[in-house]
This record gives sequence, structure tokens and C-alpha cells, in this order.
Amino acid sequence: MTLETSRTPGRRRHGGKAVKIVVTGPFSAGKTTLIRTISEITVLSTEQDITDDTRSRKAATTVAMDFGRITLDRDLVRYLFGTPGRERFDFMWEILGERMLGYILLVDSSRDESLAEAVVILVAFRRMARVPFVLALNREPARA
Ligand SMILES: Nc1nc2c(ncn2[C@@H]2O[C@H](COP(=O)(O)OP(=O)(O)OP(=O)(O)O)[C@@H](O)[C@H]2O)c(=O)[nH]1
Ligand SMILES: [Mg+2]
Repeated sequence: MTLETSRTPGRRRHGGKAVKIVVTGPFSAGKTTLIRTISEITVLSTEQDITDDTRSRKAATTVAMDFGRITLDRDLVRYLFGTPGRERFDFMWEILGERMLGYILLVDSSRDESLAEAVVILVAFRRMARVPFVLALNREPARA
């Protein structure tokens, strides 16, 4: 797979370009859901059951990565890589961020600590590469 980045223009075998976009953010911000929602292929996910007290929030968490794809037109394909949100898997950030064109940083609006956790991730990603990013607030609590 050849990926285009700000440093390495990539060409796919049958022509066209492929770019790599990373979806990152704190635990349970909705990274896997976002990729599953927009991907045109069945997403490769690496979710494992949660066994600690955060299990009350959801049953499974990403332990390595999500992988999906969107074709914008026949000449431009975006590969989507989702990171784990748990800090203990932060070694994956650098692996997944390698040669990315940009990233989406999702924050869980329903959880106060999510913003501070997102800042830690942002600092790490800015250190990794000065590429464009989008900050998105997700899971906004419903208003009456
Ligand atoms: N209300 C609402 N819930 C969402 C949205 N996106 C995801 N969720 C829910 O939020 C929870 C976490 O979603 P995931 O996609 O597993 O979050 P994640 O960021 O991949 O989580 P980790 O991999 O554990 O860090 C799930 O229960 C989803 O159904 C959204 O846009 N709105
Ligand atoms: Mg996930």
C-alpha cells in the first residue's frame, strides 16, 4: 500500500492517490463508531472486552487500531486509521501517525475529563507531525 503524505506523494497501483487520515481522541469519544459509519469497507477493528470499572460505560475498547476506507473519487482514496483511546495503548499513536496527511481529534463532550485527555493526545500528535487536524466535539448530551 502506498500512502500519500505531506512528505511522500503516493500513487496506487492502478493510478490515483491514497492518503492516510488518523482518527484519534480519548477513551470512548466515538472513534470506532465514526470510522464504522463512514467507511465504505467493513472496518477492521481490534476491540477487546473491558474488564475494569469503565465497563459500566461500554463493553469493549480498541486495543490496537481501526482501519477503514473512503473513496472520494476514483483518483483519491482516504485510508482511515483509528487509534486506541486508553493511555496504556499510547505506543500505537506514533505507529498509526506515521506518514499521516492529517488527523481528526474527537472529544467526548459528555465527560469532563475528556478535554484534558485530548490535550495530552494533541501535544503528542503535534510533536509527531505538523499536519492539519480537525477538533470535533462528539457525544454532545441531549438538551431538553
Ligand atoms: N450519542 C452519541 N453516542 C455515540 C456517538 N458516537 C459514538 N457513540 C457511542 O459512544 C460509545 C463509544 O463509542 P466508540 O466508537 O467505541 O468510542 P471509541 O472512541 O472508539 O472508544 P475507545 O476505542 O474505547 O477509546 C459507544 O457506546 C457509541 O455507541 C455519537 O455521535 N453520539
Ligand atoms: Mg475504539
